[in-house]
Amino acid sequence: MKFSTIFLAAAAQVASAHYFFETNIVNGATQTPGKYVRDTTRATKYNPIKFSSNPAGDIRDGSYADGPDIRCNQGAFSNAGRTEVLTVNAGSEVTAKLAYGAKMEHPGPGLVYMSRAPGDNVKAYDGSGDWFKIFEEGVCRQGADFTRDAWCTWGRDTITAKIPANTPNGEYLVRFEHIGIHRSHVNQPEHYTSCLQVKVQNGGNGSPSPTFKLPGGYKDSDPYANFSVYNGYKSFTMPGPAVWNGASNGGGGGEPSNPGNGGGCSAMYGQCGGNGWGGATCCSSGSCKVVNEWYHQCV
Ligand SMILES: [Cu+2]
Repeated sequence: MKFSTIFLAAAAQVASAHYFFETNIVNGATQTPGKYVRDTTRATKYNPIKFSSNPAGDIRDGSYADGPDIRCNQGAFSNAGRTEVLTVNAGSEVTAKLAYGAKMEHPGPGLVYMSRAPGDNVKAYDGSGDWFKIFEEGVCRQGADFTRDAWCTWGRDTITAKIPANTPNGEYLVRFEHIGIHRSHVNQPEHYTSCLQVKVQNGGNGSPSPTFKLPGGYKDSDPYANFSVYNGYKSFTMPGPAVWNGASNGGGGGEPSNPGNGGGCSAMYGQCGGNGWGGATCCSSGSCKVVNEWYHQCV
């Protein structure tokens, strides 16, 4: 029977790989789901968001990467009022975590964006304003399997980003995203996203840029949506704008951030991990090697 074949294929895919960011971690403690991370109203919460140009049978729960659900996932705004606002110091880290003990086992980038709420009232903000990127991670292990563990996020259940020290005080959405690109070769990237509600304090006077809007900032014609992870390593162009360099004037004088693979990662011979390390865990060139428990270095 045709219908049951489709159903079984979908179930098998779920078992192998889908996931969603359900919660966040504060001082090492996993929070109650939905406390600070907006819950969604999706029929199947772990399903990805795809472009409306994809075959209708591949669209999940009526969510589109070129529609408003790409901001914080389906129905998330309807839960904004009952979601608490986490107070965070600029310069500190925020972490989102997957539900069900799932792991990010699709190849593809991890991305974190922020958008300031009008009137600094994030509980009333739908995410329709400007978004800037604070973190991205792509390939961490270039010599590994490019369809799997070459990607920084492979096998992990969290994405962590530092709120830039120069971020102005105020209320923001922090949008965590993993994009599975295992089907980008047929123009079907899978977007997994959720938003954390934060109030930034002890911040600076930066002017976050460049920015983009959602929907609109991701297009099915973008390089990431037409990329093949098969037949070996190749350079990957990150979706979205460059990571904000933390400057107050939109970039002049700062280190230009790399718009492609490696932006936000540590430079050659820089630190890329170790206990107590709060910086990037990926390398813009070379690869991250464990020197000792406290020091991992890009070599
Ligand atoms: Cu999937």
